[in-house]
Amino acid sequence: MATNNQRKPPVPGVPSSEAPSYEKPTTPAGPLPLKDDQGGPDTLTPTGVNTGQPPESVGQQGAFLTTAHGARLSDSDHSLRVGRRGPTLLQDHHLREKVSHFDHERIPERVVHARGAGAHGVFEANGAAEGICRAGFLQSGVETPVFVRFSTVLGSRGSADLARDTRGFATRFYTAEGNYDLIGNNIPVFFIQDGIKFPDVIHAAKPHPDREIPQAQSAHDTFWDFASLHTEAQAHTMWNMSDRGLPRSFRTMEGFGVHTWRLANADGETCLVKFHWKPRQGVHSVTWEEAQLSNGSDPDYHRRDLADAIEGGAYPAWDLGVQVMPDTEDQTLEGIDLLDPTKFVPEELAPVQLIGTMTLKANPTNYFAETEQVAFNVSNLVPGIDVTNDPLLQARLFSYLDTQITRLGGPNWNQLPINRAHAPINDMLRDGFHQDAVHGGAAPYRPNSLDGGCPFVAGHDDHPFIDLPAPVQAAIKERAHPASFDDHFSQVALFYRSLASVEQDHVAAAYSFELSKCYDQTIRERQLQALANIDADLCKKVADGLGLTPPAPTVTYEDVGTSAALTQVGGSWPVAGRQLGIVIGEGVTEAAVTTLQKAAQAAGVVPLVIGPHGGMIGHLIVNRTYANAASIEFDALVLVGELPPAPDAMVSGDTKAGAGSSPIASDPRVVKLIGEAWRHSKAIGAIAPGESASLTDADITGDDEGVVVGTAKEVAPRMLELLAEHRAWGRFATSAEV
Ligand code: HDE
Repeated sequence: MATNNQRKPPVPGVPSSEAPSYEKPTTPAGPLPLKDDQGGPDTLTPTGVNTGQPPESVGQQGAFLTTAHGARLSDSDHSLRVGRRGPTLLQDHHLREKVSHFDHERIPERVVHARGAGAHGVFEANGAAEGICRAGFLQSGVETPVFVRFSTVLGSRGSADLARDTRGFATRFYTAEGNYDLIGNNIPVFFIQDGIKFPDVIHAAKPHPDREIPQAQSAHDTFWDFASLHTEAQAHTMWNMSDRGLPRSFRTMEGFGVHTWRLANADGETCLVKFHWKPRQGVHSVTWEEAQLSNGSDPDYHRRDLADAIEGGAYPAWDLGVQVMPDTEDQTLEGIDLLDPTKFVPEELAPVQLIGTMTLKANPTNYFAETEQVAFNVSNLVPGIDVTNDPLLQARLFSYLDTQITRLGGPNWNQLPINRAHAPINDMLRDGFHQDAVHGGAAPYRPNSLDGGCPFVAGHDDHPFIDLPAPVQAAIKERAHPASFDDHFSQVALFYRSLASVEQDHVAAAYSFELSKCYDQTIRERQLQALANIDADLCKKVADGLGLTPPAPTVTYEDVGTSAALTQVGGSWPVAGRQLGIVIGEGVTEAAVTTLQKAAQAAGVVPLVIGPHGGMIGHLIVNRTYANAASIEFDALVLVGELPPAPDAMVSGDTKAGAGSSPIASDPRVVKLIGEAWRHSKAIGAIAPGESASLTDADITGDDEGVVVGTAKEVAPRMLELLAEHRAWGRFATSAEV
């Protein structure tokens, strides 16, 4: 019995590849095939041989329930007991196996970046890097499988996606020369200049140790205590307080390698580079209010968005680019110390040259096996790519390998399917917990003659990894940093002054919010001093918000200007994968809705119908109801006809909770939805013969910016244009205009 097949037209997110039957299945059958959007790691042996088997071959097999050793079971619901009312027997091996395995299902979450989402894809090099890097995967036309994991930093595995935070952007390239991991962030600078301070910054940012609150937030005393005492963190915190701390989607984030890396070409010539991922979807963020709403109504906002976009065929793509700098002895560019990870190189000084494109095309088959067990490692380097002496990077070279030993339960984490290299492995590493390989041979040592001398070290023509020779100045062994690391403010000012005024307002509001959540006035005052050293106007706005007097700056430095690449405002971007909410009432004109749905689908936009109740209205499937729709889900809204209160509306109470004038003719929850879309400067359309009653109820007119009223045929193309601009930017009132 299926009265409402929610699978047609398809909306991404259905849980399995076939719709379930109403009756409990009784005929034995094997596992269902994977959904079309799913993929898994290639089926390789632990030592890198591709078995050519489909991803299903490593999942559960057979139609019958079995024990872990393969014996078929006839009952898994009753433990073995002495009589129906008696005690359970210790001999119940199935009970013990089932419960004991369950007891050990969890592994330690990542100490940072615990919450994440992953996807499979492919990277195709365009050849532009051939002259500077000999890595095989960067040669023209080479296609390399990739797995990407995006993450927040501070929250636990179950925390909400839209925390104000840095996002991890870790990419594994399964190259023919071994795995190359580019483990970056969506922010190009970091909190600390030396890896020895990483435990300090993370302890300060994580929840307070006594009550373990607040979760996944920087708005608390210990974080601002650290940031204000340790002013090299000001650069990163400024980016966090900007809209970059609240991405609209993983798909609309830039990625940065942060450190400077050294590349070598086939002739051994070297250069220094900074890596950039440029999203083809544009760089977009949500507002602080949207973030807060989303954390309540859809804490999986980013995770869902990524998976749905891939399932819907809106494959996210990024161009990989490099800023190329000469490998000079002083390793600086225009006064910027390239070994200082709290500094970035403005694109005006070194343009980003695109060297290839990554497209994410498949969702993981199993979150735990892939997204949780993937173990990135900064020391996964391939021939042609080497590290620099950045002291933050140097510490990372130790940490990533080390952390996997605890997290993944032993030294053989490289053999987990998602971590297996796509290159033959002969590492002579032996034994250890969870050894998946079955090594032959008698001589796991070098040199040997018993195994015919195997394995051999590679000669120059065999493409070995070479630690690039780099001069090291004669120096004193000491715990100290160079004087060039002392400037903590000039680039922070550059970033702030490069933002549009609406973005600057968001920064000021974010600092005011975060500092107002601190209990200690001293900490607020200390951070205000840091802001005074960055920008007097910003400092005053935040001081006003806190009811404090802005201090005078204590440092002076040269004005470093602005960089146009840093603002997100302006431009027009692809809309595929965005969501359009179509709000309908009981007597809706179906043709208008169909026109909107078709126009949206043709552009790759997901149309979601929001109705007064679930199920069907006429021939239309209702995807959301007035009761469960959240404004955060929709990038734009279209109101079709009259939207009177549904029977479950609590008109008197909800109207007061919502926006707009009173009394209203429309359902108050719809008015609230429109009001939120308005405040978040999203495009709003209305299909109405004249004035739209719902717009009027929300105090909006058809002449307002980003609002379109007309027939479905008129409204649909305009909505797509407005969606491409991401926001009706002019609707945000800015303090610059006041
Ligand atoms: Fe990480 N970092 N990190 N980090 N990091 C980890 O490794 C660490 C740093 C980044 O999706 C951990 O496997 C130290 C900078 C990402 O699985 C751990 C230092 C950047 C991810 C670790 C840094 C990053 C991690 C935790 C200072 C941006 C998530 C679990 C020296 C360039 C990867 C794990 C994923 C994860 C240590 C600094 C990015 C503990 C000691 C700078 C995206 O090893």
